Amino acid sequence: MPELNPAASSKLEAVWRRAMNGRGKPPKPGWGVRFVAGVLAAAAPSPAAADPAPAGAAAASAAAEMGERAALAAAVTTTAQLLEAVAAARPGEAILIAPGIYRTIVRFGPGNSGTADAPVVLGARDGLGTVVIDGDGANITLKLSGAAYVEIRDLEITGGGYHGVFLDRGAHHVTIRHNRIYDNHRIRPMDSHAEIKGSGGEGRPSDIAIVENEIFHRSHPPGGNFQGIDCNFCDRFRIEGNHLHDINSPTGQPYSHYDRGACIQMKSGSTGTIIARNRIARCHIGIVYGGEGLASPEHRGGIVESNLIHDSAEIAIAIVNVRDGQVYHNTLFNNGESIRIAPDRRHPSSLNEADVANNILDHPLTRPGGLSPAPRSNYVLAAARARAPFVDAGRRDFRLRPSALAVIDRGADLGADAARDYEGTPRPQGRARDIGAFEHQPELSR
Ligand SMILES: [Ca+2]
Repeated sequence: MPELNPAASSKLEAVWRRAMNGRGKPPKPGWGVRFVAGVLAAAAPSPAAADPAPAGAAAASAAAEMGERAALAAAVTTTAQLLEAVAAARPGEAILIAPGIYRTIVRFGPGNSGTADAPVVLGARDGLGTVVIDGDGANITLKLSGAAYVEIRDLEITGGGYHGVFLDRGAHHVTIRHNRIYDNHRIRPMDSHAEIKGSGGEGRPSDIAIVENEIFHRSHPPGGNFQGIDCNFCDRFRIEGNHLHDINSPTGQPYSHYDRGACIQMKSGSTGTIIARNRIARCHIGIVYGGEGLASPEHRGGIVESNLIHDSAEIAIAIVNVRDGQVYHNTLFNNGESIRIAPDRRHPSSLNEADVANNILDHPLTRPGGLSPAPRSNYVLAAARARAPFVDAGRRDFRLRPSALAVIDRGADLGADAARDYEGTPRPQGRARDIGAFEHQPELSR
């Protein structure tokens, strides 16, 4: 599996840690660092009512370390300071946002980008749940147009009209990490919406990491063109460790069938997407690999692996006009359909070439005859005993019971592909790979 520029990622971590430890650049003249306790307490929003996001323990401990040293970090406490800081951002800067609700749009472009050695980081000083960026009905809340080497972290991003985060004009090496992104669909009529949208018509976004975010709807927009993450003409996106949920209930079909409430859709000639270790719950469609977009094939290369996809109303995974694809080690439970192999009717010559292996499926594949090579080493849950292999299917805990002998050590050897399970455990444990997203560790169950 290709790695997404780990060197750049470690540089991002270094910039952030340096800022959080108070050894960053001093604030610019005029910037306030007046972290008044009473104001902070009043401004901190309550946690979203939805399912818990990934743990923010690291951010919380970082905040605890701040103390008086906060004055040495570039920090903002007002919307005006935030806009000034973003506009003036230079490579190597970390912009720390004090708790509060900021009603504004945020824009990054070539003029306020980072570099491979010195990225720009924008994030909540006190961690996830303390800072809201509210687009207040503007088309896009956070726009990264031609931006590069920028990391956005620990923010609540909401209130936009069409999109929460938008990447275009060749944006590259952008990381969207550990944010909560929801309800950026205020425009009516709502004919296009994605919480995170990539658009490559004027320069393909590439090498974008979307990791450890919670992406969801608290309310559903009307219509039938809305998604969690949607991309046209995008290269090498890594979508990993996110919790996407409750993007569902379409009321129409203005464009493609697959636009309707997809949690992730990567289409229109996109290439090399990695979709791994996400939990995708209660969407209309979990993942659309390919789609009915603007090109053929709609997706080339990439991998969909080790995801948990459950309670999708229509389909867990749709494979639509894909070449050289891989769908490995996903666990699917209580979806309307498991994996649908869908013809792209606009392109009669289109094919679906994807290796579908080592998945736990809740139903047999739909139209498997349209797929090459033939699917292999998948396990279809029997309806009457669908919960049997799992620790607690009722609580959607899909780790394997020691008694799940139909799937433990029954997976095909996939070489170096999908080398870690949902929790990061190396595959295989025991004699061979396990089917599904979790690798059972025999020594832990004794
Ligand atoms: Ca095993």
